[in-house]
Amino acid sequence: MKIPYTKIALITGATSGIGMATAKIMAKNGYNLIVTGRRAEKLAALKDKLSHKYGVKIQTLCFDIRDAQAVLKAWNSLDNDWQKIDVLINNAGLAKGFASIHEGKLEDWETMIDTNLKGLLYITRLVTPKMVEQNSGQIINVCSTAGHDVYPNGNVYSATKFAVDALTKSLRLDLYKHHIRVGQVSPGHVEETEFALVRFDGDSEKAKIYQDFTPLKAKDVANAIYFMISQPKYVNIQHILLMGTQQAGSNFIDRSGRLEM
Ligand code: NDP
Ligand code: 8X3
Repeated sequence: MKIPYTKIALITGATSGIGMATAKIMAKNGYNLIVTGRRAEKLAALKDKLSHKYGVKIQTLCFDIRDAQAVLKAWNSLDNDWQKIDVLINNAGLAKGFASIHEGKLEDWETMIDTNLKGLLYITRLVTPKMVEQNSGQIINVCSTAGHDVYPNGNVYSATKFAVDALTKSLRLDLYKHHIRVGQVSPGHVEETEFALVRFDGDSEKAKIYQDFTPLKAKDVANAIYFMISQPKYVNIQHILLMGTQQAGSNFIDRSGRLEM
């Protein structure tokens, strides 16, 4: 599909939560989008909604980011014009399990490492050569407070997010000479996402972790991401660390009740 020139953003993990909220704000601001995830029906609904509401062009790519061949196949399915990405938002990610290191499941650890770390690398490796060729572009990684501080039972999830932090810093060093902007957002707890439900394997009782305090909402993180993107080209915001007012770190949450809005 030939597209009239306007900026293109590729957002991984746009079927829910932070990725979906970011897709909405980007479309509202005129970006054509490539949205990815494993749930085709959610991608199709998002495409339908945003293209009608904002008149932007949207491509959906349905693949499992843990599968390097599937990522490559999806990338190769894009026309050359669509591969000229202006903004890559590495958002797809998850926590699986909440167990002490001596009780953790290998399968959960592998899922987190393969998604949060290797998946991010697979897509970044495909997108960055064209950015280097164009001598422009921007990459935003979705890290976490867990990428800067650890908490009991957070072990492997934290390790993957510490790795994301290291990669953000490394990408910056590798790419600044090519005028590619690199940064990350590190949110604390965020509701209106599927994060807790996924972490606790769909157990909706265990996933009720936001009842006694008010965390961030997905759109708060999307706003921070858009703030980074909407700066003049000579400005690189490398990191935004954000939490709800009642959270002061991974291990410090005022659970005395939700704040009235
Ligand atoms: P959600 O579960 O709502 O969204 C996660 C997204 O990642 C979904 O779109 C999901 O799509 C996608 N995804 C997960 N696994 C895969 C996979 N194997 N292949 C392709 N896509 C995948 O959670 P959030 O919005 O909260 O999470 C987004 C990011 O924010 C993650 O990196 C998370 O670690 C981070 N984060 C979340 C916080 C929170 O408290 N919610 C706080 C700090 C950081 P699908 O299922 O369709 O494949
Ligand atoms: C998600 C926030 O504290 O559950 O990255 O790890 S936390």
